[in-house]
Amino acid sequence: MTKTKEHAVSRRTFVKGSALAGLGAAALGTGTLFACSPQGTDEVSGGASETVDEKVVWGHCSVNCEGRCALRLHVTNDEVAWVESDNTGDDVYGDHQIRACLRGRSIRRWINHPDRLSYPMKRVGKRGEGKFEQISWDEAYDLIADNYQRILDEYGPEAIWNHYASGVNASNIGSFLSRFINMNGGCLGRYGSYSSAQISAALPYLYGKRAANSNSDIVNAKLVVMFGENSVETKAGGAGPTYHLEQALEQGGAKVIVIDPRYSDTVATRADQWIPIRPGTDAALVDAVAHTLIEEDLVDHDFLATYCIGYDEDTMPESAQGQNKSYKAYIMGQGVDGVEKTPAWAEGITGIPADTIVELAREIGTAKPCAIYQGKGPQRQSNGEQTARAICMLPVLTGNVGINGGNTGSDLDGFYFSSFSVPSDKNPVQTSIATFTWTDAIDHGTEMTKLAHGVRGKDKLDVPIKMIFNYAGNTITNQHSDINRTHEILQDESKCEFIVVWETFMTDSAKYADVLLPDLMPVEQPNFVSNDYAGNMGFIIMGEPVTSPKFERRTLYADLREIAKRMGKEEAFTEGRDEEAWLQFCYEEARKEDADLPTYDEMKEMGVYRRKDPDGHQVALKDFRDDPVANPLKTPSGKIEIYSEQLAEIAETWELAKGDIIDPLPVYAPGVEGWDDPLRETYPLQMPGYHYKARAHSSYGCIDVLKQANPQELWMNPLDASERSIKDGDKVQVFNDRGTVEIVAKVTPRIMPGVVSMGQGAWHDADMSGNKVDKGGCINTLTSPRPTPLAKANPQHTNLVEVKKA
Ligand SMILES: Nc1nc2c(c(=O)[nH]1)N[C@H]1C(S)=C(S)[C@@H](COP(=O)(O)OP(=O)(O)OC[C@H]3O[C@@H](n4cnc5c(=O)[nH]c(N)nc54)[C@H](O)[C@@H]3O)O[C@H]1N2
Ligand SMILES: Nc1nc2c(c(=O)[nH]1)N[C@H]1C(S)=C(S)[C@@H](COP(=O)(O)OP(=O)(O)OC[C@H]3O[C@@H](n4cnc5c(=O)[nH]c(N)nc54)[C@H](O)[C@@H]3O)O[C@H]1N2
Ligand SMILES: [Mo]
Repeated sequence: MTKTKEHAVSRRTFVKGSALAGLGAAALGTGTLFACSPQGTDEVSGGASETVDEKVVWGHCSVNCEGRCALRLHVTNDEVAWVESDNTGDDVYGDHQIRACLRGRSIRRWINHPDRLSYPMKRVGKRGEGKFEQISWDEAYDLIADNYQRILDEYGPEAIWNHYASGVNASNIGSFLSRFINMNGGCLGRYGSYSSAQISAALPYLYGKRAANSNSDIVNAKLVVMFGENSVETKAGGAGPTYHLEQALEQGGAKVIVIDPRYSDTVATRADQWIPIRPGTDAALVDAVAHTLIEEDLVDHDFLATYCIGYDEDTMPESAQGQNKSYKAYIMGQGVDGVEKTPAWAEGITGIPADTIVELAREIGTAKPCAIYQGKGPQRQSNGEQTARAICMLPVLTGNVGINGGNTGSDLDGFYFSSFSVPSDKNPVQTSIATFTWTDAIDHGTEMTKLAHGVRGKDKLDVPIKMIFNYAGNTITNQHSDINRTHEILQDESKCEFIVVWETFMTDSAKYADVLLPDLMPVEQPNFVSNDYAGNMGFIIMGEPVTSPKFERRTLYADLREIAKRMGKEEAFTEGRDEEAWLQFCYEEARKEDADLPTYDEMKEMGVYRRKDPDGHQVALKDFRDDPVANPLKTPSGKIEIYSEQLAEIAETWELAKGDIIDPLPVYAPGVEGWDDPLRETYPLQMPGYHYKARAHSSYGCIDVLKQANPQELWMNPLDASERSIKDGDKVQVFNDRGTVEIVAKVTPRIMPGVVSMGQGAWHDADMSGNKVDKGGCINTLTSPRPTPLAKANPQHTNLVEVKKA
């Protein structure tokens, strides 16, 4: 892999040979001096010809965009000189290159960024102030070991929190942290994610699990209907769903309809029709489509009778018979609410003309097969679980479940063939809380109960969270709802007593660390994508450290080893292995299960290994569809439960806050802070966010070229703008009771009236001891911290705001 190339003398070589060399490698190592070199040459004029070593090293972009793309990093004299992406494979569909998008391709700017953290530090100002002092590694490790042991002794392991963090999601380096924590008695568990907790919580009641056809199977569809699915922007990497969608549409020719409040990039590039919808009202649209399907006899009666319970009175479970509680009764106006879910009814809620709804229903009812997908946008709403289940009703009603070219209505999935990870052992602590509720567990943990707050494993929490380990995540503030609220909670150091953060930048979350450790990026250590998917092709990427460690940056593993040593557990933690040995060990374990995998050495040489789905395409619930008796679902009845007795019981027994709705049927639930909330008199505009191509969440958020190409803006319809005398490009303030964001307005018909939106993940930038006005455009200054009813998860797309000229 190492090749030698003739070069003009590089500036690096020049500097090395000059008096400056005395500064040592660490001081020179940032590479920012050389950051603009396209080919790694950075010639000094008149330079003599000299031989330099250029290596090409495999690596990958590890952030959580669901892309996981391969990179080939060209390294000269221990500096990344330039970066290209995958150039292997036949580049035919199914064996195609895992090419990176502009984010991955700008990784050199990220690695070499002048603001990168380089030294261990301890906080000297208040939390959130960003004042830190450099300390020695020994002092950092001592501080962590002492505080960790003290908190364990005083409060027990349930007071420890391993924070949700997805910054190195593609590599499972973070498993070392779980291993370390589990070895020390474990921590308060967490369930659900920020990504798709509502879908994950809701779909098992309907289908026994969450499952979808691989999106490559769209090649077999006649019609594709996508609710808030924006994969063109959110899964842009070369092997990702965008590419599969593109190929499937090109080869299959299906019509595509996208339902989204925004004219997203997916609408712009892939859709035949855009149906703008009021945020949080998808279930009402589904209801009215169902009404037309029933009225015009476009439902699949055989499918409903054979595979489902709860559609009509004939298949109602005993406990609910004879009470007009069936789905059909609900839709046709004989249900408990007595409202007929006509297209005219839905027009008033969704903002979609009744005629368009009828047309949509006819198309869905007659296209065979029809693939219906949801993105994760609609479920990230205050009524998200009901919406997630409701969308699935359209494939259920039309019998499009379990067949090629159809889908369950769930979000995009793909083919996985193998998985390997560092053994982290089991968390000995049985108690867990929903991921999103961690601030409550700090603030008033002992008030949190099973029935009111979703505590699992115990009726109530015995101790609040007292210590946070946060490895590669920005969900302490930037990515979690209501930053100003979290700030207040974390200010009180008697509540959460100690916070350790591993970062590469001084992010907003990092400012809350008590000890802040400068990490090496995955490409700077033995790295791998252990298993990833895209449509019907899975892949593994195996990489090597691109350069030696710069400044005082170290790996997570090296840090944990030192902390374990101080706690008398080094040997138990390492089992005598270093990072590379662990990687090899894990890979060999996976090979025992899958003999077709290349050897470890071959894998390192190849960099990328692909495998096509031997079944062609994954078809969710195919076994059940083929033989429902032999292959029942994991629901109590073994069938698709349109009416769920389990949810009926939860609705009866859980203590729900006012406005929270859990229903045995997938009914439309307005949600709190939705379009019809009385709060709209004060804050009239709905503000969902979206995942933006400029960044993966907040990752890459500091890269100048990406920021210039994709500015942070507030999308606003011309009607709303003119009412407020706002012009395109004006600086505006977006505000509600939770905070104020200053941002530039983009006045555009790409967003429907009554709705404004900004990309999530911009870097929060406010004077937290002053007016707290966020000049960075971070949507979480404004988002709601109120958990959704069933999953107790993030409703981060449900927010009411007002906008005025700044
Ligand atoms: N570039 C980039 N890619 C990413 C990420 C990133 O940050 N940047 N993040 C990755 C991660 S971790 C995840 S979980 C996924 C997230 O993927 P998604 O959750 O699917 O992405 P979102 O952009 O939040 O939502 C998708 C679309 O839903 C729309 N939407 C919002 N509310 C509603 C609604 O009520 N109804 C309907 N019909 N549409 C609605 C939004 O306008 C948006 O266009 O993306 C992944 N990919
Ligand atoms: N309002 C709103 N909020 C949201 C969402 C939304 O749609 N709307 N989406 C939610 C979703 S789906 C998700 S998944 C979360 C994601 O939230 P996070 O998991 O916090 O994702 P990032 O913002 O990418 O933060 C990753 C952090 O890891 C750091 N990092 C990157 N590489 C390394 C490394 O090698 N080592 C270390 N130590 N650190 C590294 C980055 O600097 C960054 O600060 O956000 C959620 N927040
Ligand atoms: Mo996510």
